[in-house]
Amino acid sequence: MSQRTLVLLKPDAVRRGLVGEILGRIEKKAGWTISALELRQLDREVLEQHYAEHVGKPFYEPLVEFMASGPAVALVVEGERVIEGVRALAGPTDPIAAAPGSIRGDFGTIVRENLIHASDSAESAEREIKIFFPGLA
Ligand code: RTP
Ligand code: MG
Repeated sequence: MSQRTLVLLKPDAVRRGLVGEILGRIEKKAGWTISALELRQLDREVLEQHYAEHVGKPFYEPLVEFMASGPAVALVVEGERVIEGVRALAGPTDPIAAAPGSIRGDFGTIVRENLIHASDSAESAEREIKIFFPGLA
């Protein structure tokens, strides 16, 4: 089933020069298409909407601060089972628990600075795409 998902390459990925590497892994998957892409500085307002489910958790404030610490890359990816698929490429939230071969497993060590966000369901994807690309149909 063709789906779409919202992906963020977090500020650590941009700072460390890993954008090309990570985009390449996504781009090479059969039948997936990048349909929107933008480098941008995320502000608090956008991050509060995006991370609404985490408000009040101990990691929320440091997470927002980190996500606003430099430019990020926001993109929409479309294709077959892309929601589950990008999360599989990313690996689990904690990079130390993520297998080598996954993005977080290959490049991450810190839970917060885990390089990539990807929508976790079709509902989240539609909600998040509206936040980052309100002009997209
Ligand atoms: P994401 O939403 O970024 O794709 O990551 P996720 O689903 O794997 O993780 P989630 O539980 O939604 O948490 C969102 C982001 O918050 C940071 N985090 N820090 N204990 C901690 O310090 C902690 N826990 C989560 C990570 O950046 C995580 O991706
Ligand atoms: Mg999440």
